[in-house]
Amino acid sequence: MNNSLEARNNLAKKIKNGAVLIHSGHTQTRNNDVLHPFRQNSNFYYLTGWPEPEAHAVIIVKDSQHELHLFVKDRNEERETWDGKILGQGEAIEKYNATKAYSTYDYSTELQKLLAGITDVYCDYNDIDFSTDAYYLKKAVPYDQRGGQFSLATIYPLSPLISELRLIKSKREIELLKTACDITVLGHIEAMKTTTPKKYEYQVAAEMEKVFYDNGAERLGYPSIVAGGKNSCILHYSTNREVLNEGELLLIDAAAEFEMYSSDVTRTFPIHKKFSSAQKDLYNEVLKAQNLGIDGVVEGNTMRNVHKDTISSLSESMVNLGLVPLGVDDTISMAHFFEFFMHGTGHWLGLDVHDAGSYETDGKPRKLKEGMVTTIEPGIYVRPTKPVIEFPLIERDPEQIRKRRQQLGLTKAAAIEAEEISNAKTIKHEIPKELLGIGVRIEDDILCTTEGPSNLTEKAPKTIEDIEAITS
Ligand SMILES: [Mn+2]
Repeated sequence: MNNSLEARNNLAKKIKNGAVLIHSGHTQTRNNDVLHPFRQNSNFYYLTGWPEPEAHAVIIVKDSQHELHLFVKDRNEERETWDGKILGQGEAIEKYNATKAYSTYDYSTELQKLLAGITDVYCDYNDIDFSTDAYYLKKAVPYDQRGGQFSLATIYPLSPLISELRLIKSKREIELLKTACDITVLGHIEAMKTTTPKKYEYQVAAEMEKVFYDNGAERLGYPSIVAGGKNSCILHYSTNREVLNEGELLLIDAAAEFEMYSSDVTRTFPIHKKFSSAQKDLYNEVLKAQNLGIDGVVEGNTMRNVHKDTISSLSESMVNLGLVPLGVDDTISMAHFFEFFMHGTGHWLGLDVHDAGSYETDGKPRKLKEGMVTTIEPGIYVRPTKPVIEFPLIERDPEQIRKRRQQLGLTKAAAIEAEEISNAKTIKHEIPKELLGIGVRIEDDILCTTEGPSNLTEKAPKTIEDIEAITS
């Protein structure tokens, strides 16, 4: 069964009765008459499989059975001469299992007919086309108003439903993710093989991305981060314009997208031959935390726990490396680790590199289950611009910070946090010189199974020994 049909079956089981309105992405202008390459909206793709822009879908669900009404661009020989093939209503029915297909221009008129008598309507409030829907739904009230103009419909948010579905990957989705991961691994190995001093970051990106495309990737999962030396300390570095220097490390966070599913891999390796002893020390600490994190991807555990364990492990490492002034407990409770590890340990992975799905359910951390896929990506970044750091001596309980942010909103809470920190006493600490400018992140994609964690990207070398076997 194809993915979208299975997804609609699952959605219909949840909704039982009602209508789902969902819209495709739109083409975006890059400059003048040049468009950005189009990529379908992930939720729309998930439920319909339809690859083209300017489309709408109405999924009618009755007693958990569903009908797909697809509104798509009309075929047009003149247009197709310029822009390529348009699939049209014929293919919508034949290849995409639409019950009925219409011209995209008929959406608003047909929508009213399709919704007649339906009381539960599911919409994505964030979608730009929701305003069109809202125009027709504004007379939807969940009680008997006056006369025939008003429907008895109630409007529900669609995204939580789809997010829950997308969180658990089907067999077919896992196959696609595995292919994306395999291709990504090949690209990373190519980068390790071809990186030499004096090359530019973009040249390494080109060698790697060629392997992605050669192996069937349609596009990148996200812009490649190819960060030499100190650039590795910039988390979303992606200009990739600088030259690689002998003796420094290269951090590459890059992945292929295959049939809309993205991998997400980071490797850090020496630009020439071998790690220095300082680089090796720092690298092995991150690797230790990463292996620990991977081991934590088991049913019943939570990503909150995995993150906590990662922080403990990295904090101990920071103490041992001389990066922080106090012991492990204080490094954690005063969040001194945050100076060097300032992001999460992982995120869901699927159609989107930061995939759909909440990390909490009913206010509690979500338990990992078979079929969930997450990244595990600890790092330590020692910024070259901060050879001496003044660490504030103040307890920072993440639970309290989280609660306060929820109560006061981020802006207000952040201002109070900044105030508290600036009022606190500080301790001055000198960072070991040999570590300045080193940034290491190691990232793999982990499928949670009943038998434990399954590392989909384990073939990308990551022990010092395995990496140096390629780079030397
Ligand atoms: Mn990631």
